[in-house]
Amino acid sequence: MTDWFVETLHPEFSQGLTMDTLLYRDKSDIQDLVIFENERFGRVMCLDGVVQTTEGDEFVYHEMLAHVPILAHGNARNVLIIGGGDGGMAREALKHQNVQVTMVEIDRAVVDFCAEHLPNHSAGAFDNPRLDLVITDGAKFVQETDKRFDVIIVDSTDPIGPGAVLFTAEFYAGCKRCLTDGGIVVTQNGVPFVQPEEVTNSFQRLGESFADVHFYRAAVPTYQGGDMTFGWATDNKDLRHLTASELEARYAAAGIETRYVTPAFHAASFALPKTILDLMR
Ligand code: AG3
Repeated sequence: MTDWFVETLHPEFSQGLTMDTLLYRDKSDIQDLVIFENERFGRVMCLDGVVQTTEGDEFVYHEMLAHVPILAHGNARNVLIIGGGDGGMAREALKHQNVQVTMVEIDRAVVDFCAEHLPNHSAGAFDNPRLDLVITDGAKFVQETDKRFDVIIVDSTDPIGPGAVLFTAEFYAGCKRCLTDGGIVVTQNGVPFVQPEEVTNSFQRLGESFADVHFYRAAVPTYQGGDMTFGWATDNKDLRHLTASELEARYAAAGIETRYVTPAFHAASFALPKTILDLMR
């Protein structure tokens, strides 16, 4: 008998993954964390019934949220990651040799657990001297830190439970507070075909702090329902209009290896279908 993990993110729509081998389960009052092996996607990590990341497709998500803002910025030195306990985002950001990364994760257990059970995600990032790992509440951190960042990457869960605060106008104002002039904030913004209100909410709430709010997109197979959107907020309107040839020069100069994003895809990812544009209101 094959056991199936059936996602419970949406009441009316779901995806299932076979749990070929169950590697770990921690079902406490606070959370239900499970990690299993699936033939197609490799190791799959789920939190409270929602797929968070898989070995098979994590690179799409992590590359899009790390390289697009860092290379669009052009001179990023200090990058802040909010969340990202699995270390995949730190791994990608640290590919930029001039960048120092501060990663603020609320739960040390998630970091330890992922370092052990999802080692390919962090791939050594937690030992990199350019990473400063801070265990605290990200919403509090952005209100209090003295540091300033050129790029802030919000690598969050969906806006349910503890992650919900990372989708508020107050949190975005905190990000603005610790961002350098012309800096960029990017966010995990859900799959708009099945989570349409997330685009509208983020558009309004980011708009309270930033002059230019937009989205870019990519399809991440295990975040089901079509293209995922990433939130984009900055005061510099030019940064999402860089040409593919300008980006080509930047990608080449950065000397990074990617599996998903290319300069042309980076530029094109800001072109949105009408369904998403209509939600930006
Ligand atoms: N953050 C989890 C995003 C989950 C989105 N799921 C969805 N909307 N179907 C990813 C953590 C990886 N570092």
